Amino acid sequence: MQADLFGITYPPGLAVLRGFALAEAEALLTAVAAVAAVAPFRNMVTPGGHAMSAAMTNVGLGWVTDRRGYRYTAEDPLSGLTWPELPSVVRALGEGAAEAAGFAGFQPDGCLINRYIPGARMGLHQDSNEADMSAPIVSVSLGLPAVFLFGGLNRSDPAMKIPLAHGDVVVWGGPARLAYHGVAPLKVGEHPATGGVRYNLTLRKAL
Ligand code: MD3
Ligand code: FE
Repeated sequence: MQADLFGITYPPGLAVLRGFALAEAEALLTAVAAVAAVAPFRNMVTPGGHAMSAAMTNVGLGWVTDRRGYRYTAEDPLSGLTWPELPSVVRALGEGAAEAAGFAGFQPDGCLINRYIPGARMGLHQDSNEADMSAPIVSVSLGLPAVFLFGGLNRSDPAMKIPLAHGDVVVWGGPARLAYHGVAPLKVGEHPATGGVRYNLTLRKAL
């Protein structure tokens, strides 16, 4: 384990690639806008009946939640249309980041796109709806900074706080793959690339 510039030591299975997506950020945001024109951001409802504070859309296989539960779908339930294709700029970035983190051969089949406005958050949860837990998840942060909460394999384990800024990419795999994680409420701010919001792209191998 190695401390980074913030003095943070990361647990095994977690690689923080600061600024890895900076050169592609504008292209990624253009791709997100094109996706949202076809499959708009929406606040999905949890099985418990609460609207999520982060708005979501997808490309490729899409993660959805409603009163019936969490699952991956080929179609956007709002339109009945297939989710838009995984944009090549998103796929290339995800594959490159996975390789840089030691997961060569990562083949994502979908990407969940989250949009946070000030106050939006994500409670501690595990990503466990994917079929193959040997594949990592690659996350790309764009726009306003956020505090990411990274816990352990039990919900009650203490969570470390990791600041994530525009262009940062995090790869989670191996022993970190089923760790509890979340996002602290987004603070008000203004970012030159996104205005008052944060986007997070999570590339996944769902099947
Ligand atoms: C750690 N999104 O969409 S990405 C999610 O910033 C999600 O929008 C957050 O958690 C966001 O499910 C955080 C970072 C992330 C993604 C997947 C993980 C961290 C993870 C899977 C296992 C462990
Ligand atoms: Fe998650």
